[in-house]
Amino acid sequence: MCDTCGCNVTPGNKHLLASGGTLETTAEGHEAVTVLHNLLHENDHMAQHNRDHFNGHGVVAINLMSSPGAGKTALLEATIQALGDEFSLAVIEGDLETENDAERIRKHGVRAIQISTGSACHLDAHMVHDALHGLDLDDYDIIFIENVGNLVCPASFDLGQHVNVALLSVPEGDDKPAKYPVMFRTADMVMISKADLLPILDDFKPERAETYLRNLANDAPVIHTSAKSGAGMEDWLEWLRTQVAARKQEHRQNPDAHAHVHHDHSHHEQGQSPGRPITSDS
Ligand SMILES: Nc1nc2c(ncn2[C@@H]2O[C@H](COP(=O)(O)OP(=O)(O)OP(=O)(O)O)[C@@H](O)[C@H]2O)c(=O)[nH]1
Ligand SMILES: [Mg+2]
Repeated sequence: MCDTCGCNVTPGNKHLLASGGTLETTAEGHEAVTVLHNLLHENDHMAQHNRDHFNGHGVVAINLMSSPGAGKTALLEATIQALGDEFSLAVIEGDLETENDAERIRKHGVRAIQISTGSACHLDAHMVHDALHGLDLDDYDIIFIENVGNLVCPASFDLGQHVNVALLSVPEGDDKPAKYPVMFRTADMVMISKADLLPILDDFKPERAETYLRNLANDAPVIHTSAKSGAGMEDWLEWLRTQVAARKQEHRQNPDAHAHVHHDHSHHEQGQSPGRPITSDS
């Protein structure tokens, strides 16, 4: 996680600086955040709150992370098409600017909430919490969270998700798990995306990428997919089915799990929370 660029301070959490954090200006004139433990502690607290809500509705929350352009939105589009009516899903989209990805999802008839992070290079739990105001979790089986394209910072912020999926696209090179260990260590599933390009970019060796991953002591499954050709999509869907079934079973066994959540508000489709103009939905 970067601790000098100020990326820890997001539109969702900057109010916390007023209660303990400070910003200082360096000799170069950059603002450096000097007290961040408060923010991270608050982030973890809010992430657990989000997770309690997901659990309370038996919904699985999946955090998609990758470098910019690795194919997260294309994967979601292909997933929506392949799943058909099997599951009901919604997408929370994180981007610095634009509603482009949310609009791509909405074209498929799926609800998408865009979070514009401004200068922040990652989503945090406060932003996701705000986005949850736009979703009635009773309506969904899966909530996908497409994180900001970035192989560094998103890995350090718990959002309340159940699982992390890290995409590694073939054009990026097979050494990324070695170079970005925090991201790949935190992955519950690694997807080698744009697999249709393997015959062309043949210096990408999937087995080498997997060796780097195993060197991080991560035994997560690795699947190869192409959103373009559809190759490998069935492996991905099968993994999704397993995640949904596990969450539903947990919910059946523990239906009152969310009774412990203290509500100062409800999470259903009520539009924006006041003073937080960071989300929008269809
Ligand atoms: N060949 C090939 N191209 C793909 C595939 N998936 C996505 N792309 C292309 O890769 C580019 C980026 O795809 P996106 O889905 O926008 O990637 P992203 O990870 O959502 O990008 P950001 O949200 O900007 O980080 C687009 O031009 C896609 O058409 C694939 O499976 N094969
Ligand atoms: Mg995208």
